This record gives sequence, structure tokens and C-alpha cells, in this order.
Amino acid sequence: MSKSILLVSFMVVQLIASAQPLLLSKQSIIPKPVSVVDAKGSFNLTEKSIIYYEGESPEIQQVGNYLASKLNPSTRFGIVVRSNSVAQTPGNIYLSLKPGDAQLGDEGYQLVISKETVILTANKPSGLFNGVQTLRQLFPANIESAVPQEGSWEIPAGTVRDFPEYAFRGVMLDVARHFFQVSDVKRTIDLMAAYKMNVMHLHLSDDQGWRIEIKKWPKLTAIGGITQVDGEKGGFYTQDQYVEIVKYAAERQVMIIPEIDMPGHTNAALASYPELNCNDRAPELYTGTKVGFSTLCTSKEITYQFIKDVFSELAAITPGPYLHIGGDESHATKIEDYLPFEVKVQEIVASTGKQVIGWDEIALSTMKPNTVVQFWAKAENAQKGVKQGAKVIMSPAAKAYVDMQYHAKTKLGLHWAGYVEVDTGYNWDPATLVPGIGRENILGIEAPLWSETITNMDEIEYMVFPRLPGYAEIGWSTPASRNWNEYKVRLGNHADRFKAMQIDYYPSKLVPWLGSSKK
Ligand code: TNX
Repeated sequence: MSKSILLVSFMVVQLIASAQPLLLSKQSIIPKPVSVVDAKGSFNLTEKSIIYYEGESPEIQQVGNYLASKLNPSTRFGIVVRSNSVAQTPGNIYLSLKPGDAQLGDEGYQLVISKETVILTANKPSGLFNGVQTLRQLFPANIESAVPQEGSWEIPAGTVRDFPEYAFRGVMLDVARHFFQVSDVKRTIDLMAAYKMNVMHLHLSDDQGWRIEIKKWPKLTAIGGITQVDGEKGGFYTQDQYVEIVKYAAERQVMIIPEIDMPGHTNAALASYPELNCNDRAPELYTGTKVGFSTLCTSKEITYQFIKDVFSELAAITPGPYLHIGGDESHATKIEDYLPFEVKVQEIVASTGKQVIGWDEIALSTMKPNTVVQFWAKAENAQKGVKQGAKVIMSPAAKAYVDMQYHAKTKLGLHWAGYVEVDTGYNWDPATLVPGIGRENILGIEAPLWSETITNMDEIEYMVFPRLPGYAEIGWSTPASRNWNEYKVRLGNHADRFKAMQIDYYPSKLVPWLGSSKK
């Protein structure tokens, strides 16, 4: 075939493709919505479009502002956000709270797109926020660009009704092994929120570093915060910075859960205050990556005063209901000391008005009625928790640990729990993974990023993407609606979005990345 015939046939194919109507049901929305119904035509966003929100609620206005901040940089439309009580007029986006749609629950939304308008309704602002994430994904991918783009900003008409399977959909960032700046935490929150994840668990202390200012115990950060793995310079968040993170997260409907790991994983605290050690001697700061060698002195009164001070200060700056007490891998604590210790710590946290989360080992102890167990390693621990009535957060290391390497040649990460390729991360159901732990026992899922080998934002992105959208879908979509072969195509279609968002993702060979065949 001559070159010109090839070119003509290529153009014909392109023409046919562009003549196909855009269909809402054919869009690659992640997580997969509960229901999508097509309608005729499409909505076109223009420089005249306005985002109207109903009522005077600052929270709805905030969702409107957030949407505008996502649409304006790329389109240059300068779309404004206004409160509205008048009739709907064509060309605009409407956000409103319509309580009473029981099926949608707290986080669900309904998005009705017609040629004339986009109407987003929900029971709560968090539902509107989730609807906005769907709306973002319906625009061409370069809507996500931070710099002006050419294009027509058209989205297919139809109705999405959508709500989550689980209320708790989280990511954990270990800021102790390597410290990450406030800006990195914020970017991670932005990226997870784009996929409707709503919990950021911060692992704020470990052997290698103490990362949160505690006013009554200033040496925790003055000494315990100065270094990190490999002996590099560490860091910590002041309480003001922590409050800034909490606020930033809340504006994105993300709850912050702070973790202070104990009685093990405490070398940084023990090095800062000799009195927390049974022998009154402070160990050296630790910059390696071993686990299981440190313990608070469980027989001293001062230890419990310390714990009370730390959790009281944290409770005062944490609006969410949870404080995480760690409790994992306390190999240097005798079991007869560990068990009563966990009971006391639960009592201390309860006295601050907060609810406890702990790694699955804490279920060996007696649990308070509302203590939550985070399953990571031992099924029998989590089962013990459930037998005591506890709810479970599912973070099975072999499926959900995003510090696990994708494969043997991945330059970052560990592999003690195995390799977690993108399909392995996606292909599991929290409700059937562990015998005796069913849907009714599960609060949700969390993907932890431990940072022994992770040192900067690019590396966070590489380990978290493209696995995160899969965890988001496990948390949000029904098990019956999930299927790897169908999901991987949708995920591949997010390549352009990742690029527009400048996400440095791992281009797994298992995923048919959009445009990769042309390279
Ligand atoms: C186990 S998961 C740990 C962490 C390590 C992680 C590395 C858990 C509760 N404890 O201390 O960082 O493995 O993958």
C-alpha cells in the first residue's frame, strides 16, 4: 500500500471514531460507579459557565471553589462560584444538598448531565465532593493540567448514581523512617482524594524518628526528630503545621488519623528521654531499618504520664474520632507486659474522648468495645479482634502494602510479604479474604506506604501509582462489579490523566496504557 492510501485510511478511521457520540457509560471512571445511564447529547463547559451552589453553606461553597480550582488552570475560563436561589439557566454547573435520598448515604451523589446543565446533588458535602471527582474524570484528561490547554471541554449526557461499599478508604504515609514535607503530604492527599479515598493515616513516630511537636515533651522532636534512615537530616511537623494538614485534608473530605507507635518502634522517644527506659539510659538515635528491638518501659508511671500527654495534645488538634496506638512488632516487650500495657493505653485514649485503632497484635489483649483492629499480618490476631466485637481495617501486607515491590527488579521497596503487581493489588475482596471476617466486621481498607526505602515525592508516586486507584475501587465499588480484565482497560485510560497531573507512575506491562502502542 502506498503511503498516501495509508494516510487516507488512517484519516477515515479517525473520522469514524470522532463521529461516535460520547457515551457516559463508556467513560473510564475509577472507582466504578454504582449506576450510569446514558442520555442524548453532551454538556459543553465554556468561559460563560458558572458554578452555582444552593444555600449559604460554607462547606458547599468550598466544594464549588475546589471544582473551580480544578477547571480553571487548564481551561483559562476563570469560572466563578456563586450562591444561587434563582432558576437554573443553561451552561452552568449546580451543586446542591438534597437530604433524604437514603440510598446515597453520607458519601453518595447523583450527577445529572444534560445538554443544558450539570446538576450534582447529595445528602452531605462529602457526597458533593465525591461527585466532583467523577465530574473531573469525565472531561478530557488535559483538564487536569496546571497550565493552559487548548480543547473543547465536552462531557457526555446521562445520570450517575453512586455511593461507596465501605466508609473507610485510606492511605498510610510513614513519615518516620523518612520524613516528608507538608507539601508532599498535601500532594498525596490531593491524589488520593481524586479517587474518592477519604482517610490519611500518618505514622508519626518510629525507631528512626519522632515527627510531631509535643509541647510538654520538647526533646521528642529536638532530639528524636533530627535524623532518619541512613543518617540523613530528619524533620518534624509543628502542631501548627499538623493543623494545616488537617485543614487541607478536611477541605478534601479526608480525615487525618495520627499514629504514635508503642510500646515497640519507640527508639526515637527512648533516645530523647532516658526516663522512658527501664535502665534510665537513653540509647543512641537509630538510622537503620531493623524492627522489634525497642520498648517503652511498661512498669514505670512516667511512661503512662508520657502517653497521656502525647495523646492529649494530639486529641486536641485532631478533629477526627481516631487515635492510632500502633502496637505492632513489640518483640522487645514481654507478652505479660504487653497485654496490660495495651489495656492501659486504650483507657488513656478513651479519656481523651477518642477511639483507638491498633495493628492486629493488640487483639491479643483485652479490647475496649469500640477499639478498631488494623489487619496487616496475622489473620488469627484479626479474628481474635472480631471475636471481641472489634471492627477491622483491612491492610493485608501481601495485597495492600504499597511499599512492596511490584516485581523482583523494582528499584524501590521491600518484598517480605511478596511482590504486589497491579493485578495482585486489585484482585481481592476484603469481605472474603480472612475466614471469620465478613463484610459486617469491616470498616474499610487502607494501603500503607512504609518508607524505609522511600525518600521523596517522586518515589511516593511511583509506589502508590498505579496501585492506588485499585484500592480506591476495592473500597468504593461492589465486589460483584469488579473485574481485573475490565478494570485494567479503565486504568490504562487514566495514563493521560496521570501525565496531566504529573504523577510519576509505574507503567506496569499488565495494563494496556492509553497511547502506549503508538510509542
Ligand atoms: C512491618 S506493618 C511493619 C513496619 C515496617 C513494614 C515494612 C507494621 C505494622 N509493621 O514497621 O515498616 O513492615 O513493610
